[in-house]
Amino acid sequence: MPDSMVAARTSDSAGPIQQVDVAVVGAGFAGLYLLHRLRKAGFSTVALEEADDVGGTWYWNRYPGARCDIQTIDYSYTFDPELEAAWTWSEKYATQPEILRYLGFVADRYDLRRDIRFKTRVTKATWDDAAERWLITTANGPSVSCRHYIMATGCLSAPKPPEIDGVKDFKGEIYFTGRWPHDGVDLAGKRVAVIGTGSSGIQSIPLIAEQAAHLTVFQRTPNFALPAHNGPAPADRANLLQGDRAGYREQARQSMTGVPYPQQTAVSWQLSEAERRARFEEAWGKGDLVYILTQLWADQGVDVDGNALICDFIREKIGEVVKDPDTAAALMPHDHPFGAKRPCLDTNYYATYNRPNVTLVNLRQEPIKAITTDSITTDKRSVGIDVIVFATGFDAMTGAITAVHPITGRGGKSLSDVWAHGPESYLGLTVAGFPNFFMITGPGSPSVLSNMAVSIEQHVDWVVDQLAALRQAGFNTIEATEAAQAGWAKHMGDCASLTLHRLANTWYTGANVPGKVQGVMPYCGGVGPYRSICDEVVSRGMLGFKLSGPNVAAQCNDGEVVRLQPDVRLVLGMLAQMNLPPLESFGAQGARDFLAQFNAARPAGRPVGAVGDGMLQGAEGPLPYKLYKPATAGPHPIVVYFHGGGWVLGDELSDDPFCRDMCRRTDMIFVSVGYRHAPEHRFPAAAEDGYAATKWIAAHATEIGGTPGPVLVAGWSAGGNIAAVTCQLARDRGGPEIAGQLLICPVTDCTFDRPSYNDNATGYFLTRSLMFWFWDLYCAPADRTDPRVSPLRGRVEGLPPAFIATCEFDPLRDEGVAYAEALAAAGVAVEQLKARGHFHSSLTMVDVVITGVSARVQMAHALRRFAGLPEAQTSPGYRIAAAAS
Ligand code: NA7
Repeated sequence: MPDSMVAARTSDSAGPIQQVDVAVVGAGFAGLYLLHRLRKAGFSTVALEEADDVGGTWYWNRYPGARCDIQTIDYSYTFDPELEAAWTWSEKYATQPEILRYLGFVADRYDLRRDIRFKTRVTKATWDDAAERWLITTANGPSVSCRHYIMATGCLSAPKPPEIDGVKDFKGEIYFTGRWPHDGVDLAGKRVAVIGTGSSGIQSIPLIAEQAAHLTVFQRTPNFALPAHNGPAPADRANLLQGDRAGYREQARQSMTGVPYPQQTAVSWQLSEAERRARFEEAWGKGDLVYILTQLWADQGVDVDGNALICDFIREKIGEVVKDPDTAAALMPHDHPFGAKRPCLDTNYYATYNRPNVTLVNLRQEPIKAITTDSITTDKRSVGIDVIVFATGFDAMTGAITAVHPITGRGGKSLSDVWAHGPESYLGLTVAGFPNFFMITGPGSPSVLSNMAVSIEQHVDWVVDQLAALRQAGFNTIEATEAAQAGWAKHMGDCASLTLHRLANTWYTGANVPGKVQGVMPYCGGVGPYRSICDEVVSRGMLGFKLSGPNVAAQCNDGEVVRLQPDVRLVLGMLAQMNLPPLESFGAQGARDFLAQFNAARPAGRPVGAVGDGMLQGAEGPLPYKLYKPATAGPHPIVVYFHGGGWVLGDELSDDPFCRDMCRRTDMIFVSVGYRHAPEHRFPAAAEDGYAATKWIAAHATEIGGTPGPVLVAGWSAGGNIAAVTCQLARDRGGPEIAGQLLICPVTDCTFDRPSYNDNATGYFLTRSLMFWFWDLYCAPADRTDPRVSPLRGRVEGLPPAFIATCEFDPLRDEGVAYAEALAAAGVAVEQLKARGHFHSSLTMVDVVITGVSARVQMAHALRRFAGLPEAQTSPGYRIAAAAS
């Protein structure tokens, strides 16, 4: 280290202090790129690295068979086209030695080693409020004083202790895959035990089996693994990259996983069994985790039933390879959805169990009781062992930060204490109370759910760009606000509820470490959306950050960056990109045609028992209806349903996926009514049709397969208006008897001055001006206070019990809430659901707005309760909704 860098001493410090602008911990993928970028941006910098060379994860994990499991052409730096041209990977999935060589090559090419202090363990990092700097203490060499402190310690760098009694008594050799000796290990002729069947175990087991006299694998949880089919980089991917390198890389940056695959749109129930099998076989043949995790069907990662289809296929494959049926059965995962836990890529993993020198011990049936001097004992046997290989994983994500060294922020608060209830962060990048502190791919960022190379570059670029901008503006400190951090936690939870990760015991959730607080740690909203959020933080004036500097006014633009549900954000983003003219500018017929086109592009509704058509008697003539029957034996209670569309648009089929979904969830018949529309039929045509249709359906209940007696009514938007009005008319006109009403984002009143009409006037698809247009087409101003269109102005006593759902970002929100409050005040039993982060269409956009599921579960419960049916709910999709809610 140049003497000039040891610039100062402080009075309370025992030795010299190295002064830099930015200190980095770690010289792996992230640390190296940080050094490069920081240096180019003109910051003085140092990286502190415990190892004696660069490489990070790839320095430590040298176990036999260690390879990356993202295709190497994707798992590379992309910041410099010349670097890309200068390096060619030899295989589809590079081995650990090759990746390590690559990182060494990068370090040399950009002359990074001169700013790295190797063999330097950081022992402590403390924020000095007065100096507005971090003081970093190291086990050897001078301490470091820096303005900014960046942890580039990876996600899987703190190995987890084995937590098995007697390890200390064992007299043979012990190795951890995450700390494999550099000179290799000679296993020839030895009796080897491998404990753990995650990626490290699954990659190493086939090679260990080739060397050992005997290998015993101790498996607690079987994992899904698929063949890597390693070899040269597949021509199709390589050609794509060569054909348009910049485009390929950009697509990766905008993708969900950091690998340029498109979003899959076909849902599993749209495909035949043969089509699903063909897709699976193709994916199996590719040997590509990201492909099989994302490209089979759209519901594979969000719905247990869509996911179970893949689990069945993979178990079938395991059964085909492994000859001994008991061993095959023990290797088949049944306790978690595919992808909920990190699946593995293997080379001959399952076939290894056909070798005579390999034994699988199923710890679920015979847990390890103890490790003795020379054996491992389970409930059923004692196995003589010379070598134990622990492939037992890591204290993932948080361990890679808190277990590295104590970090003390503002007011003497330690990061471990702040994270005692789970990692809190803003954007996964920084933590409130820890000024000028950043994490690269920390908990709360896409990190391990993404191609790390892409995520690392995005994080590093964002951090260095912001540090440069702060310096330019004269700010010394940057710190996340509590409000921004709390908002991020909410958004993280919303994203996680979309996935199946919480249904698995996995290191993604901390479940692998006894006593660790559990919760999904990586950001599940996708790489592209995450990037756009980080960019939005900047474009909105460093939203959620406090900035201060000696000669500039402090700045704090506080707030939550994402308040929408993640899938709603995507839908609205797509609509905004389409830059459509206002719907009302199409005219009534044009708007109807547009809606039909729009609906044709959505996922098909799920199968129900039967779907039928018919005609019923409306107020002034016959009306069409669509009937959705459950698959179970009838008769079933009937729900009369009124579609949305502002009394102008839609028909009995336009809410088809919603009717199917609710039919399945409630196990009740849904009859969707094709009531008359404005402007051809103005007020009170729709209202009177709604009432007449309900009357007709109640009178013909048995005929259409329903339970005779009271019916229920439900509707969305203008349909919710018709349902509410129908209940008032039925009360006043002597029936039919209505057992309950479900009103989803209903129109209830003709005034436009409630706050939600202004707060959500534009930007959420249903606009204030579209509502004006609907009202104008349907109802003359003089009629608008009539309770048949403004039920809030009617008498609300004596109405059937109600479930009223409103959405936060809907112009109609407040009038729905007002109706619920009016009903409650009048003694009507009312349940309210205020759907946070949702827009007007959220709850009916089935299989598009997945976060609407828990609302539909609650709505279905309410309908069943109104109908006097038991709570028990067995319909498909329910389990995940329940898990997600
Ligand atoms: P993982 O994926 O966490 O796997 C660890 C394995 O060790 C897993 O099968 C564990 O079973 C098992 N394990 C952990 N503790 C024990 C004890 N006490 N007894 C028996 N078995 C145990 O770590 P890896 O190193 O394989 O992979 C980490 C990531 O690196 C990987 O996902 C890739 O992203 C790269 P469990 O499932 O907890 O029952």
